[in-house]
Amino acid sequence: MPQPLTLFSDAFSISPYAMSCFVALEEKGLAYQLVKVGLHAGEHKLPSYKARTGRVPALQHGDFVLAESSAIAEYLEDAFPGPSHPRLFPEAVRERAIAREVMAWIRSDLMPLREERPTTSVFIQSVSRPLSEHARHCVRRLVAACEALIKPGQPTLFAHWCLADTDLALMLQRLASNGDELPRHLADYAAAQWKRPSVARWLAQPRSDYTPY
Ligand SMILES: N[C@@H](CCC(=O)N[C@@H](CS)C(=O)NCC(=O)O)C(=O)O
Repeated sequence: MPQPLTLFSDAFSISPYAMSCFVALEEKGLAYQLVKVGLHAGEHKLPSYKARTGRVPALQHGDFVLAESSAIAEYLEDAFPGPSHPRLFPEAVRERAIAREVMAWIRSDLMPLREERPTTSVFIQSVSRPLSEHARHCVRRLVAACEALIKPGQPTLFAHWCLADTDLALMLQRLASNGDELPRHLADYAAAQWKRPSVARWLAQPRSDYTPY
């Protein structure tokens, strides 16, 4: 009897970290329950919320609870490995290392861009404020890194999709969705990622009752 899986996500589906875990579970083709946690209502601070970090996303597998999106992705890959389950990370060691590099980088850097083009501007309401010089500097670094990895016509970072594609596409969508300038082939890459069924299911999550917090 498989142990039940539950993903604790944010109530309005705007968390980039929850999105990454949602897509990971969808791509693995695993049955799971999605529980929305109302951060605006402080539900993550209740004793009933079991994540040690008190943050979303968190994954529960049986009685095992794990937070931190990258730890969750690695756990899913280890617990439900390829080739019997679709892979989240490339098989080749160096490609896997680059996928982790991309995922770690966009979680820890580019703050001015992330602040001026928040995920609400991608999922809920676009913004038109021009980017600051600090954010434009981030864009130049992001574009340079992407151009080193993604050539025109390339739909994924490597020969096969990996979870870093989803995370990187969201970073690029912070620009594309708000009408900010982006090289054509990077906009195309992000648009192609947005059409993946796993990502489309995330985009289709209800957000109409969004309350800023
Ligand atoms: N490094 C964490 C970041 C998680 C995170 O920042 N979660 C936010 C929502 S996007 C959260 O739970 N905020 C509520 C809080 O910290 O009180 C990850 O990758 O999962």
